[in-house]
Amino acid sequence: RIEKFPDDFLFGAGTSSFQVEGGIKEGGRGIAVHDLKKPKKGITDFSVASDHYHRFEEDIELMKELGLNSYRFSISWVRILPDGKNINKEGLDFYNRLIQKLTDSGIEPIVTIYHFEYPKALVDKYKGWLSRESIEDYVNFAGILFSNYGDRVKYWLTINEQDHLLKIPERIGFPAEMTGLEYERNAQTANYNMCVAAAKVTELCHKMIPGAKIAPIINPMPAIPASNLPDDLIASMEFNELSAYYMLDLNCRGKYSPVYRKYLEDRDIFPEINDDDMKLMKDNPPDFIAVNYYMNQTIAVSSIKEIALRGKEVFVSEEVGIYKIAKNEYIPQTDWGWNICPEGLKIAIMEIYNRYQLPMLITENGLGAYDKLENGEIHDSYRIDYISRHLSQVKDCISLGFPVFGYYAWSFIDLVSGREGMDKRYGFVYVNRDNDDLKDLSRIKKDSYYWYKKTIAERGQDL
Ligand code: BGP
Repeated sequence: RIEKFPDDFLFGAGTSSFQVEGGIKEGGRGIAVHDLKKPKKGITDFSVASDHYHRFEEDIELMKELGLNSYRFSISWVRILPDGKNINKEGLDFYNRLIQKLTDSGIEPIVTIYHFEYPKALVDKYKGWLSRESIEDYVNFAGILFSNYGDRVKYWLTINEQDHLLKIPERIGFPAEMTGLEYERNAQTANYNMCVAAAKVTELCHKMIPGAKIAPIINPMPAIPASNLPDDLIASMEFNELSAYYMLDLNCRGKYSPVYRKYLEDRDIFPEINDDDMKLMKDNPPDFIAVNYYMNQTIAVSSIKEIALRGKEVFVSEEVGIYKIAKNEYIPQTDWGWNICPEGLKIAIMEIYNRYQLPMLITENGLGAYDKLENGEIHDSYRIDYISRHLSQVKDCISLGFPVFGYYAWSFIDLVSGREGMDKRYGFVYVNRDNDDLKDLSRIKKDSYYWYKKTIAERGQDL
C-alpha cells in the first residue's frame, strides 16, 4: 500500500455558485429556475447563502491557509447570460477576479459549467432542455467560458449530476403539473439533449483550449445485494445500470446500454435519437470521469410483476418489478438517512474504471451534519471520521493501480444545502448564520479544517 498520496494528487474542496454566492439580485444576474422554488417552511432560500459573492477574497485566503491545491466551483449561467443570450460583463468580471485570485494563490481552479442553475429565460422561450435549441445555448455559454478563462482553467466539468438532476423537476424547469409517464418521457428527451450538448462542449473544449481536460459528473450509489439470493445480485446490477451507467454509457461510448434501452422501450419512453448525435458522442468521449459519492444502496429484487414509474424521491427511487431498497444492519446512516459506507466509494471507483478505463476525479464527498458552535469552536469529529475513512478508500484504490488523481471534499465552506438550507452543513469553514438569522456571516474554522490541513501537508500518510 502506498505510504502517501502522489505529489501531483489534487487535494481540493468544492462549492456551487447558487449554494454559496448569494447576491442573487446583484451584478446584473438573471433568474435561474430554482430561484422560483419556495423552500420548505423555516428553510432559507439562496438569496444571501454564504455571501461568497462579496467575500470570495477572504474565502480564498482561507483555502490558501488550508493548503488546498485545487478548488472546484461552478459558474452561474445567469450571471454570465442573464437572459440566456446576451453577455453580462459584470458577471464575466466577477469570475475573472475569482479565477485570478485562485491562480495567484497557487490553487488550481476546476470549473463546473452547469451546476443546477438553469436560466428561466430559456425555459420561457422554448421549454429549456426539452427543446433542441437548448443544445446550442449551452454550447454558446461554454464557449464564452472557454474563451475568457481557458488561459487559466485546465479542468472543466460539463453538467453536474445529470443522473440526479433529471429527477428534480424545479431544477430543469419542468412544470409541477408534469408527472407520471409524461414526465418520464420528457426527462428522457432532456437527458438525450444534455448528452448531445455535453459531447459538443467536449469537442469545443478540445478545440479551444489545447491540453484542457473535460468530464461529465456522475453521482453513483453502488448497489450491494441485500442477501446471497442470486436475484438480489441481478437486481443490484440492474439498479446500477438504470440509475447510474445509462448516462455514462452515452457520454463515454455514445450508446444506450441494453438494459436501459429495454427499460425505456417497455415503457414506450425511448427518446427520438439520430445517428449523427450518437456518432458525435462516440467521437468525443471525456478525458476523465468526475465522481460525486455520498452513499451506497442495498438492493433486493422486487417481485411484484408490474411496470411502475420511477419514484420522484431522489435518493430512494424503486422500480417495482425490478428492484427495491433494503435495510442493511452493517451500514449506519446520517441524520438525513443517507447511508455511510466508505467501501462504496471503492466499489464505485473499481466499477467505473472497469467499465470505461478512464481516469477519475472524486469531485464531491462529505457529511451533512448539524454543527454546534460552542465558545467560538466547532468540534466536528464526525466529519473528520467520515472524510478520513473515504479518503483512505481512495488511497487504497491508488495503491491498487486505479487512476484517481484528486479528491474534493464537499464542501469547502458551509453553504445552503439543496433542501435543508443551513441546517445541514458540510464545510470545513463554518458560516455564522442560521436559516432565519443572518447574524454576522463570519467565517470560523472547524476542527475538520485543521485536520484536513494536516492531512494535505502530510499527503495523507496517516490514512
Ligand atoms: C450533490 C450536489 C451538491 C450538494 C450535495 C449535497 O448532489 O451536487 O450541490 O447539494 O449533493 O446534497 P444536499 O445539499 O441535498 O445535502
